[in-house]
Amino acid sequence: MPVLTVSTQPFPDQKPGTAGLRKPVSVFQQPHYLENFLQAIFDTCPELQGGALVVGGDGRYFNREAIGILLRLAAANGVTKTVVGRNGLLSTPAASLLIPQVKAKGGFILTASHNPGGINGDFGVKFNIATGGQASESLTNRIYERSKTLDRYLVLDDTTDIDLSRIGQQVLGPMQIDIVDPVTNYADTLEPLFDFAAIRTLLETPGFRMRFDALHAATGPYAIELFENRLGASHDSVAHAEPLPDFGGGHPDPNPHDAKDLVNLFMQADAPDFGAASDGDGDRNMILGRGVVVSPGDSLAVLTANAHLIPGYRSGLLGVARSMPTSHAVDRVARQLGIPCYETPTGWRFFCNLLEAGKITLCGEESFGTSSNHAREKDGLWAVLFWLNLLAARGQSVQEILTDHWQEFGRDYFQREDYFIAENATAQDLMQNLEARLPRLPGTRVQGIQIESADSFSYRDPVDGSESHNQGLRIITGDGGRIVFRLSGTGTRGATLRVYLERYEPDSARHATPAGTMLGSLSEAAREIARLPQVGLSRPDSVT
Ligand code: VG1
Ligand code: CO
Repeated sequence: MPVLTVSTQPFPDQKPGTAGLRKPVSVFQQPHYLENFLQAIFDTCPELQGGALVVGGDGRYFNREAIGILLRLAAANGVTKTVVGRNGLLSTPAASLLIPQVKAKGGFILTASHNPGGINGDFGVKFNIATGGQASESLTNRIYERSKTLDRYLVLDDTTDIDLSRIGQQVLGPMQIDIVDPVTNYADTLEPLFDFAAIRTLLETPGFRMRFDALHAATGPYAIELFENRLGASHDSVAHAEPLPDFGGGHPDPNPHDAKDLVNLFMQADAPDFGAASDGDGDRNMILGRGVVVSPGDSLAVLTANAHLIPGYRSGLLGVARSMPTSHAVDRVARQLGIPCYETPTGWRFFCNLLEAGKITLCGEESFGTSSNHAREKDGLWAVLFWLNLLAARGQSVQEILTDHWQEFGRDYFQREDYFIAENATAQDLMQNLEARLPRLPGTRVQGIQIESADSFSYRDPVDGSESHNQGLRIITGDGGRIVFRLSGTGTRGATLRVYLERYEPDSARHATPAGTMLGSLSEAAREIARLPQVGLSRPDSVT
């Protein structure tokens, strides 16, 4: 086999963040940059030799070129078969499901998820293991260590053009390449989990309208197949369905800040009955009803409380998990159901061990991500189907389901405020100074709010005992509230400080009050505690 060994020099900045390595496209386009990172993975995971790989991405700019490079490296590193989504497309959950289904040793998902796309946007590489789950923190660290000493990579000396648009088998040197339809297998896997007949009846009810916004990212073709082709939704139900390399210039993040148009539509009196949006790579979801956006923590809690109504979950739940900054709403439901509830650091990889060990059935994050043990990734369309099934089974609107839920469990008001900080060093200093002050905070009052305790969140994985530290600073207040501070690990320029605000309200007479009103003084307190105005941060850049 004609393999070239190319000499290279290590890049010092290939440390993956919350979900894979993300950098501006221009960084990935530097000679050897992508090759180095991929080779660090092949060197760290010798099990990939002699096995199959799954490859696909969210369709963003540089996706096709990156797949070309990846295929030649995979062949040179002894991969015998690669399964690729047609046109290089696979949503994150679809790729994750495909990996164990085709018995692959791993998969590469080429995505920077919600980060902007296009030539001036970001690109990213995520490596998932044979279970379909994200690489663990320890594997990620080993890959990073390898990237720092790498001095060569292997590439097949064969420039055969692979036609990514043609379904079927092709070859590249000794490696077989299977181009597969990215949608069918995914839709087939989801369908048996839900009552499609009941959802179809709902969607065909005269006057019922749904709108799914794919934000010109990966989920468009999946949503059309599921909602329009298989479930009979009308042909205008999926908006912005065509995946574009720059996502149409938008920011493919399904939250009230970035999907403002959709939210505005649902605040109108004649809004559709049900709405949803997904992110760049299709693993997140925002659920809307007429006049209401479902907070992600509430969504996880509602799914948990109602899982017995859904065919795939009728036999009960093993347990649930949420990331630490996610609201405590699901904890209350788990307590009532008598099932365990785990609290993990931010990032889906921390759920993977719990899912694999059979400790949890559902899990979710405050960043509009939910999923179950059917996959090892979050799954946006899964959540949308779950909600549709729920609407059908309960015969209620989104608002009615939420109101009933709050009536029973109380309402966990939640909001995330993001502050953009141009200089990384400023952000690091801010967090360090705040951490140093934490021990002095308990017992003090800020903006009239009593502080009970404060700490830095650490996690011990209950499956493999591994420990993760510095996973966010927590402040617990006397009125059933909480403030969490952490720095984003997915951005590529400057830094983003995320401030998570939460407050529990048991009294249903107050459940109609907007979150912003209920959390206003906590937001002020957060700014004062972290001394944000001193570094010019007097207002958040986005509130979701
Ligand atoms: C963000 C979210 C986190 C999510 C991660 C990856 O991370 O907060 O909950 O798991 O994105 O999701 P951070 O470090 O920026 O807060 V995705 O859909 O970008 O793969
Ligand atoms: Co995503």
